[in-house]
Amino acid sequence: NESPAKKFQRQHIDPKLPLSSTYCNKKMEQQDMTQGCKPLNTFVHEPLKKIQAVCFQEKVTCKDGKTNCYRSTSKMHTTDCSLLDTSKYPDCKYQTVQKERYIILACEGNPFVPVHFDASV
Ligand code: DGP
Ligand code: DGP
Ligand code: DGP
Repeated sequence: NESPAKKFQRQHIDPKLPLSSTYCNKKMEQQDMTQGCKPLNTFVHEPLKKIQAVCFQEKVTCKDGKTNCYRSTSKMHTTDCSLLDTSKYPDCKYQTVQKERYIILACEGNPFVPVHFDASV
């Protein structure tokens, strides 16, 4: 069974920068997020270690009020994948938008690692 840490890696980490506007259509499928057409998902294009290090950066409150969220101290390369209104299930179609943003992650466990993507700012 997939651990929360591995699930986070599958859903949110891709060290390579996208080269095309159809990135999200392909990547959301490859990473197994199109069973229900996940409506919004962010990929972070940075090395695993750099993303894991965010758990030891600036502590912030999560959107759900929990206190285990952390904001990166540097901007990171990200891609927002948002489901298009015109997408017809099960054929999930996404808009691909690259951004450089600070990321906010929820971290848990020992080792203390990312388990949830909360937001980017
Ligand atoms: P908006 O882009 O304004 O619809 O805001 C969407 C919210 O969802 C925003 O607070 C950021 C958050 N968000 C972005 N990417 C992800 C993700 O991959 N997972 C989750 N759970 N929330 C995300
Ligand atoms: P999920 O991806 O929903 O299966 O959750 C994975 C882990 O992330 C689980 O331990 C619960 C945690 N998690 C999920 N959503 C949130 C959230 O909005 N805030 C916080 N702090 N943790 C969350
Ligand atoms: P994350 O994006 O890291 O919060 O993990 C996604 C988890 O939340 C996973 O268990 C699936 C579920 N999920 C699917 N779609 C959405 C969504 O649009 N928003 C949120 N917050 N969670 C979603």
